[in-house]
Amino acid sequence: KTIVIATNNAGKAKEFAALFAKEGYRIKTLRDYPELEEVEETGKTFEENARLKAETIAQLLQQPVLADDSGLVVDALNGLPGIYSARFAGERKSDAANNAKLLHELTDVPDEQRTAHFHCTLVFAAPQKNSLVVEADWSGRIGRIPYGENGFGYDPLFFVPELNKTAAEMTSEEKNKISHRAQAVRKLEKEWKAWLEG
Ligand code: ITT
Ligand code: NA
Repeated sequence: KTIVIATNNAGKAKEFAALFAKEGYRIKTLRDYPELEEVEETGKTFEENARLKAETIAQLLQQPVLADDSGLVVDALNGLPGIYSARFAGERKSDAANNAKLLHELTDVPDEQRTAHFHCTLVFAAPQKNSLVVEADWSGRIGRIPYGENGFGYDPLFFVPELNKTAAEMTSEEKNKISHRAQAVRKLEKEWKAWLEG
């Protein structure tokens, strides 16, 4: 059993592989389809971008495809980086560059105003079907120094008070129990059988 996920992000791919392995599925990603051109994320919302990725690739492959559009929503920055999370410091910049820009933008913001959440929208698309959409959030605070080596993206700056550590200090098992992506996958699993068969 295989699920195709329209992502080029290795950090996401690793998490999906673990999350779906529990359900007995292997995953394929866009790395397995080097002939496909990159889908431009021209949407204005997470859902629009997730739809663009899932529906474009499902049409091209003529099979069901899942896509994830996600990002970090920082209250003191009026929701930025949001849908621009992957390209906050510029196109094709590193996670380190994005994290440095985030810290810089928040330099003068006091601790109690550094609230944020990760958001994840998942779209499951299939030829001749209306897409299935689920979403979830994960609340935390933006730190002042990166901590931890695990995860990807903004994880070293995303402090989770309940566990008293950053997402990058969590094991993948810990993060995959509570993250925005894990919560969204759980919602998807409740709905996808009926959707695929309907
Ligand atoms: P694909 O579109 O190919 O899936 P992408 O990285 O471009 O990969 P997005 O457009 O959805 O994906 O941007 C998501 C960005 O949000 C990602 O690059 C990270 O910077 C951030 N992000 C999302 N989930 C995260 C997580 O669990 N931990 C840390 N950062 C995360
Ligand atoms: Na992207």
